[in-house]
This record gives sequence, C-alpha cells and structure tokens, in this order.
Amino acid sequence: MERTFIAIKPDGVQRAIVGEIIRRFESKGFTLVGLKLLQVSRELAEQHYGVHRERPFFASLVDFITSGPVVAMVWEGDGVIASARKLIGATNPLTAEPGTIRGDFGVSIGRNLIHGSDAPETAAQEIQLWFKDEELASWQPTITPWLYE
Ligand code: IDP
Ligand code: MG
Repeated sequence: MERTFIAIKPDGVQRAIVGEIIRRFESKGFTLVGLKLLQVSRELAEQHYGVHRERPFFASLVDFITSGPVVAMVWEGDGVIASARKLIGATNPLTAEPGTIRGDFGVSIGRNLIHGSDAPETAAQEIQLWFKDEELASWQPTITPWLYE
C-alpha cells in the first residue's frame, strides 16, 4: 500500500475545514495512519519547500506556512499519492475544478489550503521529514474487503 503526506495549511485550519478535509479522504476510502497539529518552524518550512527556494514566492510561502498551526497527516491506500492530488485539485484554487478541495474552498494561489506530495519519492521524503516512525500507525480497517477486491 502507498502512503502520502498531506498538510492542511494555516488557512485551512483558520477556515475551520479540517474536519471537512479529513472527511473527504476518509469517505474516499483512504486510511489515516498519522495525524498531528503543530506550529511549523522556519527550518521545517524551508526544508519542506526547499525545491521552491529560488522562486519569487518562497519567502511569503514560508511566512505563511509558519503563521499558524498546520495539520500534518499521512494517508494510506492503493494509488493514494496521485488520487490525493486529484482530491486536492489544481494549485490555483480559482482554476481548480469544483468538487476538489481547492476548487470548493479557495480563491487564491497563496491561500490554497492544503499540501499533498506529488510523487512516491517526495512522499517518502516528506513523511520522514514530518513524522517519526513511532508516530505512524500500521493498521488495517475492518472495511478493507468492502473497498478492495
Ligand atoms: P502544489 O502545492 O499544487 O504542489 P507547487 O507548485 O508545488 O504547488 O507550489 C507549492 C506551493 O507554493 C503552492 O501550494 C502555493 O501555496 C505556493 N505557490 C505556488 N505558486 C505560487 C505563486 O505563483 N504565487 C504564490 N504562491 C505560489
Ligand atoms: Mg508541490
């Protein structure tokens, strides 16, 4: 089974849609294996967004992600990395499809509510960066036979 790293950014926490976002992942059939709310340090933010270091929005992105609590999660399931990106929607909420999280709840790229890993390598890196091994639970939901053939 695949795992991905998902973070509800400070705007998602302030907008009080943490429960709604978790509900969407649960309803889809993915399994929550890690969950915590934390105040992100600049060091963690800069590591997490290291790939964007040279981009003009990097400083404001780090300011924003450290501006309030973030809900960090790990979700598990077949194909969860790509599927989570679909549930999340396009980077700019204005052009993200209705029905996606960004499409339903946002209007601007600097306030796009949620992060999701974009590939298996980044998912593995981000899970390691944000969680200790003992903070992740390996468990099998009893409904698994009703989700997978
Ligand atoms: P993603 O979150 O959809 O994977 P990335 O291109 O990886 O999008 O960008 C990371 C984050 O940087 C975005 O989620 C968004 O918060 C921010 N970002 C990306 N492009 C812009 C921009 O043009 N202006 C402001 N912020 C941006
Ligand atoms: Mg990205």
